[in-house]
Amino acid sequence: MFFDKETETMPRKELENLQLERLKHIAVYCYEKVKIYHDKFDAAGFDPYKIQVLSDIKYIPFTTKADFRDNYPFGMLAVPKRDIVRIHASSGTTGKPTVVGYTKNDLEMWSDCMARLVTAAGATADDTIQIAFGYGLFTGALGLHYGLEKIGASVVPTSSGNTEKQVMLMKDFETTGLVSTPSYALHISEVIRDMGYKIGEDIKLSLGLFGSEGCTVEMRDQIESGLGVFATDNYGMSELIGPGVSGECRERNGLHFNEDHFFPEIIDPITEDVLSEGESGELVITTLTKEALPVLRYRTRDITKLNYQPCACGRTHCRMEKTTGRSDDMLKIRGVNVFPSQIESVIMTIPQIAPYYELVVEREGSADTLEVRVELADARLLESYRNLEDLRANVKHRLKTVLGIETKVSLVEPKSMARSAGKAKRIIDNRKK
Ligand code: DLL
Repeated sequence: MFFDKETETMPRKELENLQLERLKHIAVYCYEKVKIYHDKFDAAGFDPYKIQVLSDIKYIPFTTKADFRDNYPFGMLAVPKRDIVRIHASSGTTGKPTVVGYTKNDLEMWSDCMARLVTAAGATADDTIQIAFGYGLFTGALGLHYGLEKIGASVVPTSSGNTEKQVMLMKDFETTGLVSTPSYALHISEVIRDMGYKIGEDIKLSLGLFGSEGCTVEMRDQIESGLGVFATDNYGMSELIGPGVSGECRERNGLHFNEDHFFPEIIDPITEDVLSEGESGELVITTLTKEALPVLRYRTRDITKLNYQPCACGRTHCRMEKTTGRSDDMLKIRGVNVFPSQIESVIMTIPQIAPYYELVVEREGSADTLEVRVELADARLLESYRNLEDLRANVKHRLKTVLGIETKVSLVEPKSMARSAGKAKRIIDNRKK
């Protein structure tokens, strides 16, 4: 199923011509309308009127989160404030949030992009879809909301939290689709079980539209069996628009970019060179059509690779692999790079362990240590010290095989770890203290 078949299946040559025309326009638009781009281009000696081919994008200077912070709140806008019809902001753990604005046309483009992705995931006008992302400055809830309304689905804006009520409404409204972070989806499935409801009988979910944080295939399997859904992954970020940048179709073999609006590149995060198709590196994205807040070559810090091969679904727009994680989240432990997603893949396949975990990094003397805290799935495991020790040794061994380093494994009681209604915070890095 397609929302905009002509665009989504456009032959690649045609798509690339469209991207080039849009790139030429947006580079000049940024130069003429936004002071920081004007200054950056001049400093780098880049002439936006001279773009000839798509690969000329490599001459455009990068944009980073720091540019948003330095120009807080409205210094990145390319239009007068009176043309802005919506403002969102990312929470930002330290200092000022990142502020983003949208014109009427931007909102229209955003809901079109979302409508494409939710349709690709299998949502239709027959669905009743509960949005359990937090409504507010966060882009997730309203992004999905408008896209789902656009395709005619019945949207239930429950927002995040208040999980028992969430589940009650899910049953009473016969909700068929859930929008949330993967970690909240797991928690909802736990509460459904605790409330004594049966999947398929009391709860009639069939589709999960998840995103906003990483989720390994192993964790997705747990969510799917816990909720009885077909789960798809959706990617995006506030600085670029919010959700709607890329998402999985029913093939689930990568997340299709809305490539006519967002131009992706993969770079080596150290040398900043553009890498070829299939090479893993940092995702850099240029918005090709945004009016209020065009963003050129945004350094996302997310690590992934791109695939331009045709997809069985018929879409021609390229796909990004599920991200391995953010370069900022990569832990360097005694010289070895460790991504939390590697640990998640191991934990999710051990049946005695519940799908919740925390990673604690400490510095002891000059050496770093990594503690992996995992939760027992069943309180009966606490009855035998021997079994617990065997389990701990097993987890430790499997982590060592995958990571190549020793970890300390701590088993904690069932349901003792914090549950998340939004993005889970799993890393506690005490080295920074
Ligand atoms: O999380 C936008 C969004 C909302 C995307 C709802 C999908 C669904 P931010 O809060 O600005 O925006 O966070 C952006 O979250 O750079 C990634 O590191 C991470 N992220 C977002 N989606 C995914 C995903 C929204 N599907 C940051 N897989 C990004 C892995 C994701 N990481």
